[in-house]
Amino acid sequence: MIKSTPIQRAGELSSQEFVTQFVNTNTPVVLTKITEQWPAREKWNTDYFKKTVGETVVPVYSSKPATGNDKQDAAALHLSITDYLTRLENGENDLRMFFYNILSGAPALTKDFSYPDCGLKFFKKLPVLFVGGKGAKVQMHFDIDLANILLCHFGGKKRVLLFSPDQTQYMYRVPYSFSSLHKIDFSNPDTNEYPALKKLNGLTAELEHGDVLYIPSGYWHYIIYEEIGYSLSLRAYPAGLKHKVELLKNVAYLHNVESVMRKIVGQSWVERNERLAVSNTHKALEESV
Ligand SMILES: O=C(O)CCC(=O)C(=O)O
Repeated sequence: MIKSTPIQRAGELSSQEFVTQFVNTNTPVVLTKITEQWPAREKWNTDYFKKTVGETVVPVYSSKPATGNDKQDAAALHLSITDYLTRLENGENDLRMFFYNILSGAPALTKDFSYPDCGLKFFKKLPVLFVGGKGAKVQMHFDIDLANILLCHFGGKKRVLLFSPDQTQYMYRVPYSFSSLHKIDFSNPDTNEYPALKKLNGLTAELEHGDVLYIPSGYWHYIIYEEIGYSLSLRAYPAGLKHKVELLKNVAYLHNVESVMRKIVGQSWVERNERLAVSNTHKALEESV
């Protein structure tokens, strides 16, 4: 088992309290009050999405890792939102809507929320929606843009496991990617095969309808949907040169090298990086004792 403790929950907080207690200390928290007045809290369910934006065609993603020369972030299918949600209602448990920009793609939904005045400077061009069905899993990863995130959740419960960025050396990170080794099942990890996982200290949350999870910049996250759920992610970028340099490295260097090498070298590049994920992590483990 991986060690973990529950993330604290907070009700009414001033923006100053939120910034001092959570943003400045990079501490995740579940905020229970933010969405209280949002129309989304009342409206966001499958019927409402079908009625308001059902005809919009969206990319949906499978959890199967890309192999060979396939693009890592290619959509599995394009479906109308109505067809997609009907599949979820019929038990589809893999396909997810991922990082879908509702401002450009489904603007009718933007009147259902407002940016909270909580001390974060939101990037308002990127309100993104994530949707999954009962049993859907989001692979352990951190976000390439290193945003501070408010993950505003509606619908059925979902479980989240987080790890702080200072534990990256034990995460079996695949080089040139922002993910852990795909083979590791973080719901039931094999700590004999992957002993560095025993070094980790995680944080868990069970998000219910209306909860908002604050995920600080660079935190690793793994998610399981227990029922059909919809999460709106509002993103704020940390100020300062360090963030800009890291962001540039992730987007302009790591992501591009990965895309080009997959195209040129294919599966042996993928397998090389998977081997390195294990050997790099086990080296860090040896050095830690
Ligand atoms: O909730 C989800 O489905 C995924 C959220 C996520 O990965 C993110 O906000 O980066």
